[in-house]
Amino acid sequence: MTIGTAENGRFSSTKLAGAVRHDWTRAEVRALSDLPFPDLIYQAQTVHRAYFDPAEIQVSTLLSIKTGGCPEDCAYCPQSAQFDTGVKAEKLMDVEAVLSEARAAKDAGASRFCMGAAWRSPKDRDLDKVCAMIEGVRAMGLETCVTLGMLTAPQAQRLKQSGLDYYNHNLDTSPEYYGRIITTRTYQDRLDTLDHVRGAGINVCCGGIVGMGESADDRVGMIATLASLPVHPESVPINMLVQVEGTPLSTGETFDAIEFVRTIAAARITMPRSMVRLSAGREDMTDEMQALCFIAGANSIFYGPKLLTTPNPAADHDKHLMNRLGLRPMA
Ligand code: SAM
Ligand code: DTB
Ligand code: SF4
Repeated sequence: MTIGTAENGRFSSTKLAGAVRHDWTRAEVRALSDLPFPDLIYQAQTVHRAYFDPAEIQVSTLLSIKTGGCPEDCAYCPQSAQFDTGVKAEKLMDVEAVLSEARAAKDAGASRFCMGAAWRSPKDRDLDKVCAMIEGVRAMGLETCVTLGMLTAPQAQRLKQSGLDYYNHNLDTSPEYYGRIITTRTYQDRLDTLDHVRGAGINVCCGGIVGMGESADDRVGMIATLASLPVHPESVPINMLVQVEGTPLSTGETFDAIEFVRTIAAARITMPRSMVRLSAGREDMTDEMQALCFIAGANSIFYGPKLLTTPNPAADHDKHLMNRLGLRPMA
């Protein structure tokens, strides 16, 4: 059988688990996502175990280095200047202040430090400071990731020269639903930035958000788009929408936990070598839901009490959860 199809709803363990494919059709991803839950989880676990130690979780810590006042209109985002969310615009942090946060993250056990800026795209003079942050964080022995908005090819090359390991830039949703969420830049703009990042030899961190009122087909469209990239993103963050008051998406229904887990499993099966990050939204998830996400193949989290502007579970809560589940940080 072809790996990843829904043949009899079963996965044949006699065949190679999760061969890396880049030609996933939406019909195939839909068939996977719709499998009876035990069959879906069995496939996801089988693929996960072929590539990873299922007891290891990659731990990243996130810091907002430039908060609020963003000109873009991403309907989910508390940092857009177009919505009244109470997030006040700040300027780019000083390098030393960022490095002291990075040191604390390392001491707490993070292996990657991710720095986010509420920009449409960085100005070349901002990049000088960001490059100094990257160099300093790397010198501590942490992996580095930044998310700064759209990049030109020369900007991506500059970041690479400073030693950047990962660039985060999400597709966020399906190409069809995208226009309902963001009007100030296109899906193609995002794909172009991803090309520039990949072209510069930087690892790609790219995923999206679930629970924005999209259809099951939109979730399938997002996963199929990611899984059809010529090289899969090394890191795939799956965010559950954090509903922030003042944003246009603040009043939607709470998203179904099982559908969320199905999305994680589809990402795991279609992108077997990638880290799948259980990203924003953990603060609103039960421990049991998170456990299901790990069983479905999520193997990365953000650790520390804050994401960019919204809360994340407290470190001691996460430590306790990892202990209860017998999970340990990836070296
Ligand atoms: N401004 C840059 C950009 O948009 O690429 C970088 C920062 S932006 C906040 C990074 C990502 O965070 C977004 O692409 C989105 O996927 C995620 N995000 C933002 N607000 C969120 C929310 N309320 N819930 C879940 N994810 C969110
Ligand atoms: C990603 O996919 N999720 C992170 C990170 N990449 C930069 C951001 C989540 C932000 C959640 C809303 C906030 O805290 O402002
Ligand atoms: Fe700006 Fe990024 Fe938020 Fe969009 S997601 S409004 S680009 S900070």
